[in-house]
Amino acid sequence: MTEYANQTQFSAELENLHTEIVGRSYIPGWNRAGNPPMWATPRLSFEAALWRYVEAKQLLTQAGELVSPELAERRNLILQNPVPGNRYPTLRTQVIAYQMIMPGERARTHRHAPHAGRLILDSDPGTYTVVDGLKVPMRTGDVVLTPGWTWHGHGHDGAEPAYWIDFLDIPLVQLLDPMFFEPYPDGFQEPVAESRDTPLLFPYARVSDALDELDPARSGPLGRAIQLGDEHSPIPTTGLVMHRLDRHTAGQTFRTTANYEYCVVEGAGTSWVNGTRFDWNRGDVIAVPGWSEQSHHSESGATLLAVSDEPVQRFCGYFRSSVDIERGDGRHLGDRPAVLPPAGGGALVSHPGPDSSR
Ligand code: GTQ
Repeated sequence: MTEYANQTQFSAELENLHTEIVGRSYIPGWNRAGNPPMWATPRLSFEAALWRYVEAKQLLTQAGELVSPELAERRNLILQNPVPGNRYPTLRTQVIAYQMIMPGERARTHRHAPHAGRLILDSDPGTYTVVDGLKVPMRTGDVVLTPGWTWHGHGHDGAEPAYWIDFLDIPLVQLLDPMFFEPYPDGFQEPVAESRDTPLLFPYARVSDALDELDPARSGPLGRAIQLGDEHSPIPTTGLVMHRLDRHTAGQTFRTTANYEYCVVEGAGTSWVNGTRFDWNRGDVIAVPGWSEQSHHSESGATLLAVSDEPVQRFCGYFRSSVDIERGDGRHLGDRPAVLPPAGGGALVSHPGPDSSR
């Protein structure tokens, strides 16, 4: 037999073998051209994007007349990443939404496996969340946590519509599959206690005072930074860091593997993400996918809440940061932010935990 005939015979045999392999739910690992399982550096599968609070507020105000939380679970606008083909998330592991509640309304109680929290944008006295029976009054700039599988509903006894930004790890739970959701049997869980001294709440006054006390010389690429809560966060998937860009901050360019949504608590500024410019104002949300080149600037000063999946990436040992790699100028830019401990001794009033009987 000639060499050519041999090869032809082998390739015919190999093709038959491939057919048999594929038919038995295998992929021949040596034949995956065009579909490699790994790549050299992170691919950008979501886009950097900006959502404007003034626009969302106007749309929610219009919806206020037409959509009641009695009918819908929540009156919210989900920030859907504009990348073609995306059906839901803001970034890979997180979803962000603007939510509005009208005076006199109640958004019914439910619980779900995903962890959640909210940043209050505008609320006059009278807005509150009830978490496992604890009524937590919410004020502008506050960050309120609703850990996975805690009952939570929202209410408003004030005079003006209230607005906030929700952040949830729903896309991560969808990826891993342990999704549970349950409506409260009686619609709205009546509070049995009321407190603002709870690990579920980071009052803005407390966060802002802590930022003021930090040494500006130890600023990171987004100015002074304080992490909301310690390593025992009741929403352990979600990184929450409040950043204060002092006036005339021109932040260094950096990148990390984490996915970040920056929520503008105060002030205005500009971010550059992979060469695209985003000018932002109070209440806006800037989504920055992992491994994007980013820098943040403010002439007038600003405060940003960074919501991220950094804790998940650190836990898994995947987290990388150019700030750590490139430090060496003596400014310790790679230092972790200072920690603002949870209030109320860190203990949750009641946390029934997931029902493992199902
Ligand atoms: O307020 O409980 O944007 O359960 C999405 C799911 C808000 C909430 C959202 C939720 C909530």
